[in-house]
Amino acid sequence: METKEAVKLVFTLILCLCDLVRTDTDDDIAYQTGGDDSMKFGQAKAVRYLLYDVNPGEGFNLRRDVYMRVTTLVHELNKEEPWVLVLPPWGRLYHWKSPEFEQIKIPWSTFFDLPSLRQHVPVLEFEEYLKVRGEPVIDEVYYLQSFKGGWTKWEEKMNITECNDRTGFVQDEDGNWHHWFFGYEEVYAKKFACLSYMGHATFIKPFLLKNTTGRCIMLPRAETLLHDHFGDTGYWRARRSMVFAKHLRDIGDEFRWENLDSTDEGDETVLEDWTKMKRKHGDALGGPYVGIHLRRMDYLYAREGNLPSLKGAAKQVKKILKKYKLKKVFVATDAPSEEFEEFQGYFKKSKVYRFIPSKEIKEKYKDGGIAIIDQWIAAHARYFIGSYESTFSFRIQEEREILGFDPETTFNRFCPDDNLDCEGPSKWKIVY
Ligand SMILES: Nc1nc2c(ncn2[C@@H]2O[C@H](COP(=O)(O)OP(=O)(O)OP(=O)(O)O)[C@@H](O)[C@H]2O)c(=O)[nH]1
Ligand SMILES: [Mg+2]
Repeated sequence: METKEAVKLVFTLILCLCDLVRTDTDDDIAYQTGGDDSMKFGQAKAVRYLLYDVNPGEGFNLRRDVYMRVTTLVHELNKEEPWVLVLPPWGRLYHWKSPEFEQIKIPWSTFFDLPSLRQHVPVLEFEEYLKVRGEPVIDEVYYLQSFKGGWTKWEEKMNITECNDRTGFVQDEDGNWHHWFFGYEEVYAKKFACLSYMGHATFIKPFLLKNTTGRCIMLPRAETLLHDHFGDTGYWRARRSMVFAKHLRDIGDEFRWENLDSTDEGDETVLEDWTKMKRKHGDALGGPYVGIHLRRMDYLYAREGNLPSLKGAAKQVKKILKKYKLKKVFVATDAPSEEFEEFQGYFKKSKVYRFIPSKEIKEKYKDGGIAIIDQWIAAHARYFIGSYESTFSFRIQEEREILGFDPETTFNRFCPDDNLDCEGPSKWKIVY
């Protein structure tokens, strides 16, 4: 790409990201994010980019959690100099098995509302980064890993060391490093090292500021970074900024309206700009249905002994239907259709729904988009029941906290058939 064109692109992109203060030549841009006074820059500084990735085995919803941890870091970095978070494209997730189409290089805008993300920290899609950079290069890669031999005492420490395991990064004869890089084969890195790490996300901040100089730094295995403060206002700020893409919310809303007699006005769940939205517990009523997340598939062995049978789950739902005088059930589930039909068959007086996407919707928004639509509909129910220790259920619970539901209707889980008095999930209530 021509330098001039690249400069223009940087300019436009940064303009959407932040309140522009002043631009100098090239990509020396001074700017501020949000309204925090500590983020004003007197002097122009070149923008730096932080890219990350997560262990390939991790699911969609833990990945969303890792994003939040990384944004805490980026938020802190921006107090010193301008950093933009480059969003790792989605793809090749273990659960995304739909065979009809390939699920790689999916941009974040397929799932999330980018302007909302940007009200928390500056973010850029990976492809936008490649355009801005004009060259498919990542300057430095620090592959995060735990300290060899585990640990007996928790302390924050980090050290560049040998790599513990195979990393998937391979060096060519010119010294450049190659990797899967989300399916972008042309991308390469100039420098690679393994970094043994034990600490919170922001513990790496001084290292990035003082020990690295590259324009773009990548941190694979970013799940190694721990939450600085789980459940505090910063956590919820990041979480609130993760507004689902409007096209997915619209599909969910239409389904609610057509099948579940549920509208935002009637249910008192009207969504506002997240930076202004501040509901109290109990403000939201929710649609006249019980929403459940019935995790099956790999969970049947991964959480063996902690899940109910389909019949047992139906029994638990019926109790709630009766208590809340409701007649409809919405099921978010990864269950195959036979299992869903069996579950449905246990209900004689109530109607049981599942969102079944059209071919067009599925192709457009993929398994991740369908999962979000399911989460969105389940989140709007008058009463929710989740599956034991499922991050998919946790994300629904958080959505309900944002909407302002009474926690009694949110923090519930299915119990195994032989222990109907099982302990409920932790109540991670929203704080502003
Ligand atoms: N559409 C849809 N997909 C689901 C549902 N439950 C699980 N899935 C699929 O399975 C994946 C769940 O994986 P994760 O996001 O790791 O959540 P989890 O496996 O429940 O929880 P952890 O393993 O503890 O992280 C989702 O990304 C979906 O692809 C559901 O109710 N609806
Ligand atoms: Mg999982």
